[in-house]
Amino acid sequence: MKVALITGITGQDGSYLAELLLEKGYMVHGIKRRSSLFNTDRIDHLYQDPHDPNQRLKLHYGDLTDSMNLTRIIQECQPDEIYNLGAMSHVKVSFDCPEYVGNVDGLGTLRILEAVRLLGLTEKTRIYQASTSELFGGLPENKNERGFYDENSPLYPRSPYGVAKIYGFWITKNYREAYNMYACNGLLFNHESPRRGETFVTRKITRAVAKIALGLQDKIYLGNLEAKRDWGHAKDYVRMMWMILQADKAEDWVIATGVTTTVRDFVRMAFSEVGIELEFKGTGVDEKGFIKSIDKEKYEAATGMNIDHRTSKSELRPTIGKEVLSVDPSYFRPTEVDLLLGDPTKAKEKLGWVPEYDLAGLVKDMMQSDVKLMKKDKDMLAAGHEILKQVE
Ligand code: NDP
Ligand code: GDR
Repeated sequence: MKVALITGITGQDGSYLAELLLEKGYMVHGIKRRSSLFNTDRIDHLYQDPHDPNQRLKLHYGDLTDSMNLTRIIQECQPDEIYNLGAMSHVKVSFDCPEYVGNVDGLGTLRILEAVRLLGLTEKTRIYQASTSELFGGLPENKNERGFYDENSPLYPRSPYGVAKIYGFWITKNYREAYNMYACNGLLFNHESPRRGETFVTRKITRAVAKIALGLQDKIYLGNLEAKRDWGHAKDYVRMMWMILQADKAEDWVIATGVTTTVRDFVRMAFSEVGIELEFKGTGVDEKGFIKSIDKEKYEAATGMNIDHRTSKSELRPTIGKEVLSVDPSYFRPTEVDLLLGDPTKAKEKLGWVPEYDLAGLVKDMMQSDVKLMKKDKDMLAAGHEILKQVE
């Protein structure tokens, strides 16, 4: 049985990857952080009783800032594959805790590589490093002649997160060259899902749109609506992580959809899933979004609510002309990555990667999931329970 170790198993990607590897018959070890509350929501459905002799998922307490702990876990597991997905992964937050991000996202990668080397596992263990499109920094002059970022594009990170990840990128490359290790960087562009953290822009939007449609929230505040991202589905991207480690040769790979979309258009698409069309007025910090029209049939099918029979809370229901979006400059970043667009040709041609989701499919998946979740919140409220009011 192949053995894998996943750092960041409690995160979005870690949870999908654990599912995939279990399906493929792996023994999966994961590192989780000790926290004062349970932090395993995303993998609770995979939990296996530690007393079960056939247990194939085992969690270890650990942290990427702790070399001894990482070395001990790797020694215990003797993994064939390590997926280093653990990171403080929020770009905006990285401006608030730059030193911590350098330690976890940068040095954390070194700690994994060095543990494998010191334990004499360089022949046995293959390593996947979660690199990122943030390394390209969105500078127009660094795109290739076709207008995309690819494996040969120059790197120019624009945040403490990006700078920490560039260390992780280069140290992975360096260990591959210096010690002949099978260590690869996946330069993954943004990938989202119903399990995406609530403060990343896509999930923030789909949660808020679901709440607005159900009358649980009035409006959403966002930052830069002009930013463009190449958004794919996390399920497609974790499959790629596995494929990268099965390739004959250790290399670095760009994984992307090849399509870029503004945050504003993502908002439009999310509202449209519940039958609401928006119109935007103003520019920059004065920009606002208003409800232009409501497709009654679509709205009712998506939300299960009848638009004609309003309760006393009807003022919270979507109505034409209502302002549902404002720009809040506090979400702007000191330095922004304006546009990301990746060229996945190498991965498609050499590894045969075929993504299942396009952007429309991704938005649908996220919206359906969040409407379902928010309906539960609505029921809780109706039953007199408290719910979390607002998430940044
Ligand atoms: P998440 O933020 O959802 O998950 C991050 C994981 O890292 C969580 O399990 C978190 O634990 C864990 N973690 C955080 N700090 C530490 C630490 N000090 N020690 C050990 N573990 C830690 O990220 P994603 O799943 O979205 O991303 C996975 C990886 O891929 C990250 O490295 C990210 O930077 C990178 N990436 C992501 C992209 C995306 O669009 N999603 C694109 C390109 C790269 P806890 O649950 O306790 O917080
Ligand atoms: P990003 O993702 O920074 O690309 O990093 P995020 O969803 O946070 O931002 C995408 C773009 O949307 C703009 N934006 C907002 N962002 C947030 N979070 N909240 C807002 O209210 C908001 N309004 C506008 C941002 O300015 C930005 O331009 C993600 C992470 O998963 C990284 O770990 C990963 O490496 C990269 O994707 C690829």
